[in-house]
Amino acid sequence: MKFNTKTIHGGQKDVDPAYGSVMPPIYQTSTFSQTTPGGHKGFEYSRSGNPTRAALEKSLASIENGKHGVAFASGLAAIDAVLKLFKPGDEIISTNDLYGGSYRLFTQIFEDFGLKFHFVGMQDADKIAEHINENTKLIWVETPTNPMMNVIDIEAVSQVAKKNDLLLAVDNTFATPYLQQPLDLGADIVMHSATKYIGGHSDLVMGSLVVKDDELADRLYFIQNASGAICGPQDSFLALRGIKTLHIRVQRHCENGKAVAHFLKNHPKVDHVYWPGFEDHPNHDIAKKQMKDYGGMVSFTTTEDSKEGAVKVVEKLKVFTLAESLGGVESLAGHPASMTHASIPKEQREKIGIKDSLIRLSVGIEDEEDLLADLEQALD
Ligand code: P1T
Repeated sequence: MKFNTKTIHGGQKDVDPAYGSVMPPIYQTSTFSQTTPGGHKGFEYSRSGNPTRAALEKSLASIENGKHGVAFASGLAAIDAVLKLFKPGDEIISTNDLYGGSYRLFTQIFEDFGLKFHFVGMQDADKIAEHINENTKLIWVETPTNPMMNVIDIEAVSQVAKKNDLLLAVDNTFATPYLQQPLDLGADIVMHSATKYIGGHSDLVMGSLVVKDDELADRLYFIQNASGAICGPQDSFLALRGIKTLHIRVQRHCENGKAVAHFLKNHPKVDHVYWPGFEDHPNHDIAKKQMKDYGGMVSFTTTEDSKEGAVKVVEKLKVFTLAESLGGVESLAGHPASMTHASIPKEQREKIGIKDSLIRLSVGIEDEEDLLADLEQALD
């Protein structure tokens, strides 16, 4: 099956053996009856497993070219489950520019439990090796990065991981499996904030992991059940519905993202535009190699170069909504320094380029003309 067909049919055969409904039923139940202890029809308690969630997990595995999908209550719950694979003293090498909540989870929760994190600019994969020692267990990659839109060569990092017997996990939230399939490029785990493009309609919070390896999957299912941060059947259904249009939504996100990026680049009040589709983006060649297109996320700074200036712009926008999150059909604008990345200390933020004047756009699938006109009036 090719990708577009998989978004609709992948893992969805016989989702309703009772009546043949085309969409899986929403099994809104906490538990399942047993004829004798252990005598059930495949499901016993909805934390351990639920048929609607199972249908979603099969779909997720299919669209990421993996074997096993594991769905969680949020993207951060999915990352939390990955980190629970490790023990105190283990070390993790992470992308230095990443979602502020991931950074907060690493440094303010898991460091207290004895994990050690190294934050590294991975645009040059050779930089990773300097941080590897006998305690290193995982390389955590986010690409494109949130919010600076750096792109990391997954295949090159996977060679470093394989050479040193390390796991490689890739946060594929910004790219989506339509644009980039990390498992095919050598990653062991692909993670999503399914809240974003996977769900696609800003109506749920969810996370997912997909792996190929059976043993790794067993451990992640164990953690999912033992820690309990699962997603409910209603949300599983919504995510499944979202996935069915992922390919066409992302195509339009990419078209509008490209139009917005070029408009901003040519605007006299805009200083710098961060979008990997530009030929002069420092990682353009990697993006061209590993992504089908360049996505709908665009960050920029204005020539005024101040927090006040950036705040004024996001407040003036009318079609773009000022809000956290991304990847929904509607366009959103955010101010990373005071919103999504406020949990990263200012000094650390500035080291990776997140200035107080940076604005991040999640370009939706509205009419291009309306989006450009909105940006024009706000910048004016
Ligand atoms: O919000 P949640 O579903 O828990 O996902 C966390 C997460 C993980 N990884 C990436 C790359 C993300 O962007 C996010 C969430 N990001 C936002 C809410 C945001 O506005 O950037």
